[in-house]
Amino acid sequence: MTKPLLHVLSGNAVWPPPLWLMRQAGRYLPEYRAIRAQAGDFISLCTAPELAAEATLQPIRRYGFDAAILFSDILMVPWALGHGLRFAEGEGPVLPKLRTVADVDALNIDRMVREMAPIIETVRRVRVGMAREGFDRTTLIGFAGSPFTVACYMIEGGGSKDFAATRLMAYGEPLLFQRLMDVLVEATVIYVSAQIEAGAEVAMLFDSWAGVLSPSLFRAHVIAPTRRITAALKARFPDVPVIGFPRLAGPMLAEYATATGVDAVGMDTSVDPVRAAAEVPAHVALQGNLDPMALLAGGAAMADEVRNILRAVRGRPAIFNLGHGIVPQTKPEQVAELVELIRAT
Ligand code: 1CP
Repeated sequence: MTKPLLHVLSGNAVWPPPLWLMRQAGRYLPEYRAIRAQAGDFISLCTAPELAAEATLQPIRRYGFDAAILFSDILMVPWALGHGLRFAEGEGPVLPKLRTVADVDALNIDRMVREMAPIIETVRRVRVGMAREGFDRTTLIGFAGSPFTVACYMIEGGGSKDFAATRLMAYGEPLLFQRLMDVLVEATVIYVSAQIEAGAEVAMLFDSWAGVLSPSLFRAHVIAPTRRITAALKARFPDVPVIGFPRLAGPMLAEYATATGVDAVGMDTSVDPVRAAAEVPAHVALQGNLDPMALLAGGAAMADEVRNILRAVRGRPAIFNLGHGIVPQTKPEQVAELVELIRAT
């Protein structure tokens, strides 16, 4: 049996579409909150293979999703490169602000390879756990942040509304910015390759802040590095599909889908799936894009949105997902309701 998600990613339409949810492991699940408390802080959880593997498997046990996604974070790459990272309780990530060539040259890929070892061990344990628990139809997704989005957090020192310092550096100090992007492209290829060698069956690249860029910078710092990473991964692992998620790319989505070589594109909440189905080449699968707030609202409002998405993607390779991560206020029963709705289609 070909797993449904892999069947879609090799260009086939499957009905109902395979289903998983961004941030399907996380604080909305009481069993996640329990192991999060056991680990102490978030980075300790990401670097404890036994607990991180457990967090990865928890939502599969509950909902039988078609994909498990490695429990880790996009910011573990700057952390492993030695840039520094902490999660301030209730505030989100805090990193040093990268500003100089010396800051870029201090990033250490050998160090990353050492530090990422527990995350790679998590991948191995997830595959063992999936076999042990009989999750035969579930596909394991490995992931990384895309270089641009990771650079955003490194330059701003955390989250931001508009990533102004990052955009200013891209325009004002293009050589410095490109030097950082080159390190992140190399690091991403090494990191994702290690995940694939350990058992990840699909690679996903999260470019959560792609939408803050002008079209020319989007081509230079979203499309070009994604194409480099995808080409490098395909040269080594021709059968491993790549999903790209250029969040808020707007009118650049179709160009991204065409030019990067990805096998699927994630549609964020703002994308009209009818338009994406018309504009994205038919061999590229569409993934998405229920608003996490529609899931939280539930009932008829959610059902209407689900119906619209399903109608738009019917007949082409598609994966049902949210348009962004599930919010912690979501009740586990609401996720069960969504799963029922899709599976009953
Ligand atoms: O308190 C906690 O328990 C930590 C909350 C949490 C979780 C559960 C964070 C902090 N990261 C994660 C896991 C995570 N992050 C996964 C794993 C598996 C899954 O999806 O189930 C993945 C794929 C990510 C990816 C991630 N991290 C992205 C890209 C996707 C997106 O949401 O846009 C981004 C931007 C991050 C950064 C991040 N990690 C965590 C926080 C609070 C943030 C900052 C978000 C922001 O800037 O507002």
